[in-house]
Amino acid sequence: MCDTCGCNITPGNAQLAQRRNAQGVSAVDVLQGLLSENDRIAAHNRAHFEQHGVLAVNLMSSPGAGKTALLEATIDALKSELNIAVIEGDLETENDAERVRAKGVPAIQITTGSACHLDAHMVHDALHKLPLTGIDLVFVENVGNLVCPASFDLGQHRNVVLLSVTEGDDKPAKYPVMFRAADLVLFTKTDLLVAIDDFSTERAERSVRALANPAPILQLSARKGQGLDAWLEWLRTELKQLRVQNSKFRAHIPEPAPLFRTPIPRL
Ligand SMILES: Nc1nc2c(ncn2[C@@H]2O[C@H](COP(=O)(O)OP(=O)(O)OP(=O)(O)O)[C@@H](O)[C@H]2O)c(=O)[nH]1
Ligand SMILES: [Mg+2]
Ligand SMILES: [Zn+2]
Ligand SMILES: [Zn+2]
Ligand SMILES: [Zn+2]
Repeated sequence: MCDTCGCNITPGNAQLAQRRNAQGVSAVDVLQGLLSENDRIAAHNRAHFEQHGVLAVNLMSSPGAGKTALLEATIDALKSELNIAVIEGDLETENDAERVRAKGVPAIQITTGSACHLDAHMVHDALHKLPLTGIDLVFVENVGNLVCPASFDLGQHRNVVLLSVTEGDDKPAKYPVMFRAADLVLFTKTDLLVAIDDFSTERAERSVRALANPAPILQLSARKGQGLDAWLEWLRTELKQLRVQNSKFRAHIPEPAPLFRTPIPRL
């Protein structure tokens, strides 16, 4: 739970959030200001990525669903074909960035402290530390959390949401905002399906479709390499489409103007 996405507003405290101070500002105004400032910075991030022809992919899931393991397997598979960089988000530790660097690709770790999600400002700081020239794909591994990360545009082109088979096939129904935001859903750790007899991929898929999300759903095991080909093909297709679109709409995409912060109402 955090102060910045509205996840701490409940029916019990909503009146407090709407109460205005002497300057006429309420907690809801502050939240809206933060989120619209976030969207402005996200658009700036997207312009950075597009200026360099980079596809940016935001990986979201609950803690431990296999985001970093998928990145490791993806880097192994694509290293000789595409240049990859990674922005890692965690509350604490550089562990995931170190795992990625061990695969020979640049990784910037954002340690969020108490924040349970990444926001566009953190990603902006990180992307300016990356050598974007010559990069094809930037993965952003979000903080493991099925709630708040879905509310923050980071400037990515695509959201990929992982659901591991150990979590239960009812999770899309329980976390609808996250699974509605997915452009691709991955059922991960499928090598464990033999032991987890109550995860039904059909039920999990129905649960995504019940949210009216038509996104493709792939099943894979980063550990065993099963199902990786379809994921790699999805990435190649998305990158190709981004580059075709860029060349169609803008012959030359300029570097975005420097970012200035706009004032946000205060309580
Ligand atoms: N059996 C199996 N285990 C996996 C697979 N992918 C990941 N794991 C294991 O699941 C655990 C968590 O994997 P990570 O890749 O660290 O998960 P994560 O989503 O990056 O975790 P956080 O960054 O902490 O949210 C590790 O013990 C992995 O070895 C898989 O395909 N099969
Ligand atoms: Mg990780
Ligand atoms: Zn939140
Ligand atoms: Zn949060
Ligand atoms: Zn910038």
